[in-house]
Amino acid sequence: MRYLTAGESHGPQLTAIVEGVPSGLNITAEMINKDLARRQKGHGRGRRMQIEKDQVQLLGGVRHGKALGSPISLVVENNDWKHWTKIMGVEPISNEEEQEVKRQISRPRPGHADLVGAIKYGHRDMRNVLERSSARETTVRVAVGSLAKQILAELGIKVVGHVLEIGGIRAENTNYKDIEDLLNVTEESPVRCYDKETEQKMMDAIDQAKANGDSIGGIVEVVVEGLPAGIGSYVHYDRKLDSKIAGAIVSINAFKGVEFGIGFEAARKFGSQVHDEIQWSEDDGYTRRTNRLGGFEGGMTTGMPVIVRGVMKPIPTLYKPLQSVDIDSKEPFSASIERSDSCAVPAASVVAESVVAWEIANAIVEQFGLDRMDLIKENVNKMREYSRGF
Ligand code: EPS
Repeated sequence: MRYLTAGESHGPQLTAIVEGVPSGLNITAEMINKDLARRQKGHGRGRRMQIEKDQVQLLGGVRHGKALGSPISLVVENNDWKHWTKIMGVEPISNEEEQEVKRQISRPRPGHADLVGAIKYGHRDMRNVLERSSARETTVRVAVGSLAKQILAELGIKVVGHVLEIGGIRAENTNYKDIEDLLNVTEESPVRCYDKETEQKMMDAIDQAKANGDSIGGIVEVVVEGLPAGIGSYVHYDRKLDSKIAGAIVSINAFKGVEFGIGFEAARKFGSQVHDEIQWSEDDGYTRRTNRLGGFEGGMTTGMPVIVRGVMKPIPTLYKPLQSVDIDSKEPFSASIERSDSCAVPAASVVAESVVAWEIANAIVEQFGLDRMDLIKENVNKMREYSRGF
């Protein structure tokens, strides 16, 4: 499967074309809208989220609630577009109109794509960069991820993203009973955190950052359960599924790092404290006594839950001024910005869930690539049976 997205943050709409979705997959706008709403929530979001109420339109590739196997077209309109029709208009404009509406942005924010993007594409107005580098684009990635989650759900595989840490405050209790429990509890949390005790401290930290004109980041975790062993491959570098997931996480706006299982902690331990001992039983086949490697060996799923974490830096749009340079006058200035999220880590945990779901669903469709959900299901079940008795 593959997909492309298009659209600017304050343009008319965001669009995705998804190719290769197996026929027979159950798809409804309602199911996608639920995920879009999950991404819009979270303590620390700014005023833009009060303007938007993201709803998908399915404009191709779906008939009577089922995927046809043809490309699927997904559209989410920007409500804010109506305030930006002149500034973000598509048609050419006259010189007089240009003076009226253009309001060139010549002051790059440190940490955003503004300056480097402008140099790369030759834009003197950095709005041409920031409109596309905006995290608004993650809206349609969540819509696409919703399709991927549906493929996985039909194969008995569940994916949940949640928040582990915000502004240095880490969830102490992450002992969820099962993935359903994790989903149910975090779904009710304003910061998508499993630990009720920590939740309030995280919200206080967000409020404090906001009061200081600052922003804060954090760590999100994605858990995937129900996977068969052997998805991905060890035979070639570009078929390792963990590397694809790592790339997908870092592709999310503001993400700077990834770890699986105990992650960077492995550097401080002996091999005997890191590797997961193998066991076998009639009912469960091969399992691991622990899951320190986070569900991957040799770029392939082990059948244990996939545990992947990503770190999000604080959003670079700050009320608190940072030093930068105006590209027209070359004079130093202190940036000052009107509107931003002070923390988007809870929303980013939904985006992380979506991109991980996409990579895993894509690997499964590639591996059992039969174009049809019913045959893929049959083959995944065969693979499960086979590895149990191996
Ligand atoms: C963003 C800036 C803000 C965020 C936006 C990402 O938008 P605006 O410039 O309109 O105030 O709200 O996020 C979204 C719109 C979204 O849907 O997540 C940025 O600069 O990246």
